[in-house]
Amino acid sequence: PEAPSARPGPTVPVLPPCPDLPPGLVGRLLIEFTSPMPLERVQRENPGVLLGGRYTPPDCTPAQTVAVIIPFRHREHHLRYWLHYLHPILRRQRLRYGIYVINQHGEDTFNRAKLLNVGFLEALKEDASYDCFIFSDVDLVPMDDRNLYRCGDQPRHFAIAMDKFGFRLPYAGYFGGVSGLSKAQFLRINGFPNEYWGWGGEDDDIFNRISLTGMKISRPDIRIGRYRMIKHDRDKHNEPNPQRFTKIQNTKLTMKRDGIGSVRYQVLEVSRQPLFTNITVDIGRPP
Ligand code: UDH
Ligand code: NGS
Repeated sequence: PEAPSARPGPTVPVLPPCPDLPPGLVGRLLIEFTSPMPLERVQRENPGVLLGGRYTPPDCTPAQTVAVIIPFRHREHHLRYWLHYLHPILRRQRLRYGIYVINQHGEDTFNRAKLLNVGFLEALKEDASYDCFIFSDVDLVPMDDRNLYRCGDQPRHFAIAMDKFGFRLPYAGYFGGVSGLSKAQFLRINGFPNEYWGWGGEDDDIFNRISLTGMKISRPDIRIGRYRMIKHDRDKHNEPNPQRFTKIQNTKLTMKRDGIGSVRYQVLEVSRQPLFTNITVDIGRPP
């Protein structure tokens, strides 16, 4: 047998760290949802995105690895716009990222926060290096690429100026739409509640968890945190949850037992699509 060669292997280029302020951002963006958006077009326009919706900047090493988690059921039309707008934005932001669509199986009552918990765990199973988690509704597109999808020393609220609220926060404690927590911040609040079935209140519960653990919400400038929401009617099987008002009064008690430490579900399928990873999951139904 040949003696091991002393020759070094091919040298792996060491890329410099990505700059704090990514060069090449464009600022305010024109966002509209009128022209049809075939998935083939979105794929064609995003050749740098790898299978499963993964991306790594070619020219620098990012400080974080970001998992974008989308709660989902029957919104394929919204997802195509979301992918069309977000992939180029996240690329310009020089993020290393992966897109995870967490698809609730069946027609039982929708549960947004439980799907987000599933996304956290399943993304980490795929890649243990994720250290920042951005939770985004499928119908929200940022209007400014200076709204950087990354984590900081406090939990971040991104969707602070939505068109449907007149580009303002609807109330001071609003934490809905798009938010981001580092892995450590997420674990510190025991993740998100699993017991909000149907519409409303789960985002307020998350806000309570953050406040109760002594953290503060960080937000972008109001001129930068602008969003367009794709207009839609109320979904089937996501009726307003009549228990939500009492539940948000009890976060302090419930957050210890209900959260990432107690989430039960069954993954039915993981499918790596060209622009996202689709995870279909059985999360059960309300008791
Ligand atoms: N979602 C789905 N499928 C559903 C329900 C919710 O994918 O069937 C996801 C999706 O990512 C959505 C998010 O959960 O963006 C939040 O749900 P939502 O969009 O229903 O919440 P929102 O507050 O709308 O935007 C509530 C109904 C408003 C009806 C207004 C009629 N003019
Ligand atoms: C609050 C809900 C939140 C919701 C927010 C905005 O009242 O979950 O309105 O709703 N909290 C409760 O119901 C306790 S929106 O105008 O987007 O439909 O996110």
